[in-house]
Amino acid sequence: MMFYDFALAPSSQRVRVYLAEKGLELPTEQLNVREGAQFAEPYSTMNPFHCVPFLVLDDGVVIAESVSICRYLEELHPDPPLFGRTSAERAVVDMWGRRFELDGFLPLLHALRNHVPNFAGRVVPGTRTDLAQSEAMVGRGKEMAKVLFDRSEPHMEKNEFVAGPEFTVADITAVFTLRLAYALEMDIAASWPATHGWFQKVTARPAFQVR
Ligand SMILES: N[C@@H](CCC(=O)N[C@@H](CS)C(=O)NCC(=O)O)C(=O)O
Repeated sequence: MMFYDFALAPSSQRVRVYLAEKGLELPTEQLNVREGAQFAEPYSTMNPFHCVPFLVLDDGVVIAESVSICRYLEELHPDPPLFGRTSAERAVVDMWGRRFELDGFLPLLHALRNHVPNFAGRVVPGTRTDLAQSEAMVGRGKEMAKVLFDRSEPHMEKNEFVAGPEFTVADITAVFTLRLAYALEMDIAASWPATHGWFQKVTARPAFQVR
């Protein structure tokens, strides 16, 4: 098994936080996606979506997508459970993970990639295109995330973690969503204090000190 990683890539960091929470280590190779290593062979053929992270199993099966990698590892190493124990818990963890991923992480990711000059010419992850950066996507992405944060704040006031009383993979997804929001200078502390408090608490965990 080989884990293809880039230390500075948030999507890879999501998996590394999961590994740290589980106490797992994987053989790892660094691909510098800032320098285009994902477009060179053999990596381009391994993952034609040209992104990290991805995991190559001993039989050659390739698993990309940060949460899919974690889900695979969870089946091999169920303890401590980070995807829930019962059917209902697993569904609730999945629900909150999808809410943060789809309604927060993705709009904010596109806001960031349409905003930061370094992403000019590569607004869609894993591509080199001539799509121009769009300032409209920056504002719309933040507006969409605001809808999510307005909806989730009352839940965060009542719950210790995103999916309830225990830390789960949904917290990892939500932390990386919030990191995008802070990077885009959304005033989380003022507008969503319970969410801000949860973020401070969760990111103090040792697993989040991984870089
Ligand atoms: N949805 C994917 C996103 C992967 C992704 O966007 N990876 C970025 C780094 S954070 C990447 O490799 N980008 C390379 C590029 O844009 O060329 C996941 O969660 O794994």
